[in-house]
Amino acid sequence: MRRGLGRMLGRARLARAPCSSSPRPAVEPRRGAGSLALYDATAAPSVDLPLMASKWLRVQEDFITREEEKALALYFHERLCGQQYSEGHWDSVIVSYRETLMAWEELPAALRPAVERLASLFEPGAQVQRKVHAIDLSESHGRIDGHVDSVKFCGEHVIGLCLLSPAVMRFKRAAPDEVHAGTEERAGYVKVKPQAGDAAGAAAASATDAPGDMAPGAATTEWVAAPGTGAPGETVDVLLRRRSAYVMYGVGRFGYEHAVLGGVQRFGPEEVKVRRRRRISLIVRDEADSALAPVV
Ligand SMILES: O=C(O)CCC(=O)C(=O)O
Repeated sequence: MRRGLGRMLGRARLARAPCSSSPRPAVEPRRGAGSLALYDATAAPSVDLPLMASKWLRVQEDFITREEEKALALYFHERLCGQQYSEGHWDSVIVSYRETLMAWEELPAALRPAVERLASLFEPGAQVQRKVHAIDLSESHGRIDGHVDSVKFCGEHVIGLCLLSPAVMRFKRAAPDEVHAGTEERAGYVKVKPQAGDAAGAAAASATDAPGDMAPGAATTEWVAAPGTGAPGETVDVLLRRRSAYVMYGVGRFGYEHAVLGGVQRFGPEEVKVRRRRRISLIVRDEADSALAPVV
């Protein structure tokens, strides 16, 4: 993410909080009529939703069993229950959360298979970081606002596993100047050299205050969305059910902001009610590409 999650930027506030004995699993929204499937993992790709029509965003439902969910939720509930929910810094993208980062090897042996199975979702050749980042969002007002993950902390993939509550994840196509510098092509933008008089030329001219009738060769280059990647500002909502795993890859990771919404949302054409309760997510990533990491 651009501004980063708390602990990943060393911002976690640790304070003692009382532990209750159970993580209080949420009630699942009823699986509704067919229209919900429009955004499901199993849905046929739609040309109107280019993000879903590719390997850039995949959702796999029932990735873990109920027993695995219960055991993972209980483990992270106990691990996190000594922390208070952090309200987040004023410029933070994450609100009312607690988090922990740990090596897979530190997990109790019985929990490791579920987390290690996430590794099967990486594209071949990925350098998987053998760490799991757990994020616990409070029911009352926990949420993650739109962001693109920092290129300092992860490579081509962001892979998540969803525990305890369904959530609506909102993807918004980032404009070329909003993506991390150096990732424009990975974000699905191609460079064009605008000709005087065409639409891209006019856009480039107004963006740079250059005269509209640019001389050949003097035109500035412009990033435009590659076919099938969606126009800047386009949003796509995805329903993440409990026990589902999702993969953001390539354009889905570099070229779209993602957010985890809080409260009650109306999802899909039938406006199915999705109440975001307390939610724990487990995130795994691959190694950051050092060539992309900004110099600080
Ligand atoms: O909790 C989630 O599933 C999303 C986490 C997230 O936004 C991130 O790791 O960048």
